Formats: sequence, structure tokens, C-alpha cells
Amino acid sequence: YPTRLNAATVLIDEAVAKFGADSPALLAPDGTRQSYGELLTRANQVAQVLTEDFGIIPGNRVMLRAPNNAWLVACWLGVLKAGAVVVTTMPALRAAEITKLAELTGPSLLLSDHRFMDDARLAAGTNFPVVSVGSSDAADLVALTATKSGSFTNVDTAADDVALLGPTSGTTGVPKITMHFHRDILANADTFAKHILAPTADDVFAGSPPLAFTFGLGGLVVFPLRFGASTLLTERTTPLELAQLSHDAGATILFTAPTAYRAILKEGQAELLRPLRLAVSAGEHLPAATWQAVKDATGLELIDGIGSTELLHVFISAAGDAIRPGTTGKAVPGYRATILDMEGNELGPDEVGRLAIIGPTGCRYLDDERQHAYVSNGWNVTGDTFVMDAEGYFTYQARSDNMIVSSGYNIGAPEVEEALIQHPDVLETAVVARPDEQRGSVVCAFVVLTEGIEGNPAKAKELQDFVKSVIAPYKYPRDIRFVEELPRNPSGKLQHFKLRDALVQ
Ligand code: 3SK
Repeated sequence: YPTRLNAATVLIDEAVAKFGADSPALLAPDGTRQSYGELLTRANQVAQVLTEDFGIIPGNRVMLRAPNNAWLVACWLGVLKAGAVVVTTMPALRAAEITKLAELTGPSLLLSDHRFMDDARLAAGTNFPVVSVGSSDAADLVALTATKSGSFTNVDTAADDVALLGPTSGTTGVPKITMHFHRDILANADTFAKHILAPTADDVFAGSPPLAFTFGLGGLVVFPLRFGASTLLTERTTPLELAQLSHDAGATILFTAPTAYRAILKEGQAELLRPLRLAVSAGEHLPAATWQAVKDATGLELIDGIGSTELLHVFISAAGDAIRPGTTGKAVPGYRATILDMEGNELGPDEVGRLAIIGPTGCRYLDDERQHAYVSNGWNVTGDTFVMDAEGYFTYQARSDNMIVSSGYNIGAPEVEEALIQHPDVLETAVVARPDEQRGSVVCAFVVLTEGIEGNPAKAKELQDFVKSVIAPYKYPRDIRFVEELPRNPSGKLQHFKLRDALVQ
């Protein structure tokens, strides 16, 4: 990439010139469309509001909170155009979680979907302004952009200027903030998307992951715009709704997790997937049985992939004849992958160890000691345990840490423990992953109640509701088990592995 690069210039200004202002860019479930030209105008108007009305200057951080929709894309591009840094947040986060992210990232402004304003205002306090998006209020971003001309000269950023701060759950309960440059934003489009998906301007992308998760940002914004394709943006949908909407919109490339493919098959709606050109499965392990079930029901050969927020998107995958069901695939062109032992030595074929990656994207945590654990001798050590065969195919074994991957969401066990322990009836708790056919894993909480409190289904439901009120609802423990005591080692340290073992016996 050139040394001066603004990713928004490539993704929208140059895309308009290359693919035409009238080509469809964003599709909505109600059938409305926004062309590349319209998206450019709106992104420019957002950039004008940011710089002219809120004094945003290059390097300032702007936090975004919204479900997947056209305004979120315009805001994302508008922030980059202004030379500022996008801070993404999962729409489901509660005030306390947003406050934590704000403490870590120091935003100058928060643009929040009008439906999420209560939590947004609570989190911002008097520290930074919050602007609502999508209401009919005169102070809403929609009204503010309507006063702007829609012409904007993008800030001349360096390829190595930070463009995106993407939070990811830490295993200790403290989120880690990954930093990505302008060149990183394009890199996964020019590696994974280009070599594995080979999209064209005729493709229509669709999928479930939130744009706040880099899996969704790549698959539903960056890749389509980089190749002049269009993208269907759906706010929260069930897997079946997603399949139906994608079908109705003429989607050709679907991005979702194995759980969603299994759910669509279970509902007997496999025919909705048949018109797809490609179906991508990532976010959690894809078992060979799921791959085969989708193939049998639809004829589609799922493209498995593993990525990470630290490396932005997928770095191991395979498509077409190169697919080997049960394996994730090979290193994507542009990336190198290996297996390391605990000392950092490279292991040979068929030896189980830690998956490590080198490529055009890489982990840079914002001001975080955990950088040393993730990057070792130039290798990004992902936290997944894999084995590589002699032909360079990688097969998933397990998570190396205590992160729970459920339906494609990464959930830090300590975060759930911290939420549960705030309930007055909970004496102590330990949270682990319980293997689950549908979701890959589910969050399972072992709970010791305070004396005199009875553990029964009503109490379990009460605790689940409580967790949902404290942290993002998708993190709640679907399985709660009441126990007399938790296993501890002689020095009193909780032995999570014993609980995990108990679940699989
Ligand atoms: O494999 C994942 O979980 C992932 C994470 C971030 C971005 C993309 C992917 C597929």
C-alpha cells in the first residue's frame, strides 16, 4: 500500500469512480437500496458534522453504537474520512460495559442509535457528548447531516495511522483494545476475500455478525465495498429470518457461524440457502458433521475459516477443491501459520500446539501488557490449540484459554463470574464452557448459594435474568448448576479444569 492511505477513500470515493455512483451498495430488509453515490454523500455529510459541529480532529476517537444498518456504515466511513478513529462497541453492551470501554479508549464523541441512548448517556456522563442516530429529533445525526452539502475532502492519513479500535473480551474480564491501521482495513479484503471468495460486483453479501465484531465488519462492509458488490444489512435476526431475508435479497455470499447453519437445517429450511454462491462459516469451530449436513441438504460446501479480532479477519481457510471437511484449511495467501510449543518452538506435522500466525495484519493492543503474551518472536499466538498435517492443513483442537466461544460470540468466563457474584444470593461461582451440539459451547455456571437459599429452576432463572441486566444478554449462563462447594487447589485457587472435566464425563 502507498505510505499515505485513507481506507475510506479506497472503499467509497474510489469505489464510486470505479463501479459507478448508481451501483447498489447497501440493501435493507424492506427492499430499500442505497447506491454507492448515496453512501458517499451520506458519509461525507457525517464527516462534515463531525468536523464542523463537534470539532473532531484527526486522531480523535469516535465511539459507534448501532445494529447493522446503513447509518452505521455511513458513520464508520465518515469517521475515517475525518481522519479520526472508530471505536466499535457491540450493540448489546450495557452502560457499565460501555463505561469501561470509554475509560480504555477515551472517545471524544459517541454516535449512538437512538434506541440505545439511555445506556449511552449513562456511560458518557459529562465526559463526552452523545449524538443520537435515527430519530426525528432536531439534534439527531439525521437532521444534522441534512444541513450539510455532502462534499468533503478526506483527511490525508498515513497507511500506518490508527483507523479502528476494536475491543475484544479478555480472559481476565478486562477487555483488550486491538488497534488497526488504515492499511489493515484493506489487507483482509486483499488476502482472504480476494483469494478465497473472489467476489465480483455482482455479488450480494449477507450475514449475521455485528459490524462491531471484525468478522462482520469485513464480511458485510469492507469486502463488498472493496469489490463493488452490495451488502444486505439486517438488524438482529434469528438464523431462519437471516436465511429468508438473504434469499429474498438475492444474496450470493453468506457469513455466519456453524450454529446458524445447523439451526436453518433443523428448521427444514435448507432450500433457502441453495441459491448462494458461497457460504462462509467462522466464529467458532465447524465440525465435519455440520459441513456434511449442509452439503447433503443444499449442495453447498461451507467455507470454514478462523480469524481473530487481533488479526482483524480470517487467516486460515480453504475454498472449492481445496476444502478438507473437518479441517479449517490452510494459511490464506499472504499469511504464514505454524504450531508452537509452550516454549515458542515450531512443532512438526501432526504435533498438537498453539496456533501462531504472521501476516499483513497483526496484534497491537492499546497500552496493554497482554501484548507480550499474544505476540512472541513476531508470531501472533492466537489462543487456539491446533494441529497441522504434512500438507499444511490445520485442524482445531480447543481454546487454549478460558474464553467461551458460543454461537460465534467470544465470552470471557471471568466477566460472567463477576456479574453473577454481584447477586446477593451467590456466594461463589465458577464459569466454564460446556460442549453443545447446536452452539459449539454454552456458558455453564457452577454456583454456590448463600446459606439458607434454595437452588431450584426459579432461582436459576432469576440469576440468568440478573446476569442479562448487568452485562450483554448474550453472555448469560444458559446452564446453571448449584453445588455445595467449588474445587480448589491447596493454595485456594479455583480449578476450572475439574468442572470442565465433570461436564464431559
Ligand atoms: O474466527 C473468528 O472468530 C474471527 C474473529 C474475528 C474476525 C473474523 C473471524 C472469523
